Amino acid sequence: MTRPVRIIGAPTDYGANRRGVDMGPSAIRYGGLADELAAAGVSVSDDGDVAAPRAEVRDPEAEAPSEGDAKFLRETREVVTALSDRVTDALDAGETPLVLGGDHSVAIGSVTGSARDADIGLVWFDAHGDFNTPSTSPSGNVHGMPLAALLGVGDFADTPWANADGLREEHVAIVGLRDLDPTEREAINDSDVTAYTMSDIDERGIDAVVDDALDVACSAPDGIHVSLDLDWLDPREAPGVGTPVRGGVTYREAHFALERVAATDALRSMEVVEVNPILDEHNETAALATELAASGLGKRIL
Ligand code: 6HN
Ligand code: MN
Ligand code: MN
Ligand code: MN
Repeated sequence: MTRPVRIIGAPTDYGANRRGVDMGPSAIRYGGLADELAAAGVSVSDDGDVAAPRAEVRDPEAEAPSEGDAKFLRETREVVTALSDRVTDALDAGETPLVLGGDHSVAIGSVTGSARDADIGLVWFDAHGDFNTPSTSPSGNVHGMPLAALLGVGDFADTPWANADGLREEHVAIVGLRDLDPTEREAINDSDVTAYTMSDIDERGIDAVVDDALDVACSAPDGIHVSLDLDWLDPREAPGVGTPVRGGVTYREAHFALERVAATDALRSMEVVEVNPILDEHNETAALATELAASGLGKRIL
């Protein structure tokens, strides 16, 4: 990995019901991001954070969604629109954008920005499918919807700011599923997205599953985006997340997966999301996010 990395913070919690994930970018920087990336041998610049007004000063219902409920949809649109431009700017400058969340709704900005004028693949490391829409979501939290939004599923078909131009279901792989709402399960099964559960990892091993997922994403011609939700890991390894689910991947499996990402040489853009410093223990989840980002960007021990 020789391209310089540009860090972009997206300090939002609009998409999540647990306050605190908006402090993620600062905790991740504090957790040693610059040193870890230096160890990966990449040059790094920090583009600061996109503006995200505090949720308390906004009205969650301000923009009535087309159907059903989605909280803070207007705020989400503002942030992801600004973020997508920052991501595109970094790519235009020949750099690799590394987005720090924030809740997972920020992926709408990262991926639309990365998939502008490019056909990209996507690997979504997550306990969850994030495949709800405003009319199917049980919570109304947009962090449970970004993948459906990016693919224009259901109510999102007519939401241009959330649809990623250069992203096709055939080039999307989800890895590590263990908590789906019934409507998400149906929507994923009806889609052309490739989805691997924790049972697939139990049965086949992390290496076979991750390599298959990377094959799916790398079949797109212009590189891949990696979206890493820290709740992909087991909560024993990553306690500082808002929606923990038992039975996730281990510390070593996570590093292995990100090392395989680096080995493809196809990484175009990346994000680490859902770190919640209020729920964390001694910033360990934030530090883990920095380590995994470094592995994805080519850090090697020998
Ligand atoms: N995440 N499926 C649940 C919901 O509220 O829609 C949980 C979403 C978790 C979101 O992984 O970022
Ligand atoms: Mn997620
Ligand atoms: Mn998740
Ligand atoms: Mn689309």
